[in-house]
Amino acid sequence: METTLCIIKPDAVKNGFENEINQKITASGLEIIKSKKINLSEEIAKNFYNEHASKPFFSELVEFIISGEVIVQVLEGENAIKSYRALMGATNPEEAEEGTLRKLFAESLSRNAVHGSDSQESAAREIAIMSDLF
Ligand code: FUP
Repeated sequence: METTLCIIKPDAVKNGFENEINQKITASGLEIIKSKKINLSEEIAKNFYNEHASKPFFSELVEFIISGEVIVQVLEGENAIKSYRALMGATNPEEAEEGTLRKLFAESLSRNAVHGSDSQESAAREIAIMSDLF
């Protein structure tokens, strides 16, 4: 069994997609073992997105993720990291395959509905950063 960190981002929460997204997550065979609706602090957001600190879109990324409520979740299942990345689809919704969460629910590249850890190292780091929230 593997775990991964999922965030339903402010665009998707504002647009009321929480239940539809979670239905697709569970239908894909993943279990939602932790879930919390919360406003992230700027400090947590900057730490969480630290790997992008030097990118031109970093401040926009941080501002967006703290701009409204998010739902932080831990998902568990066989190959949870890869399996949830496949369900999310490409970072840019214009490039995401039909039926993926980003194709269905994202507004744009920067407002792309969901986050998912991209490796075992990222998953461990991200779950640790969020663990106090649950
Ligand atoms: P992903 O792992 O698919 O979430 O994508 P990345 O780690 O490459 O990017 C993290 C977040 O930065 C994305 F969810 C959206 C945002 N982003 C931008 O806003 N502009 C870009 O050019 C690239 C990414």
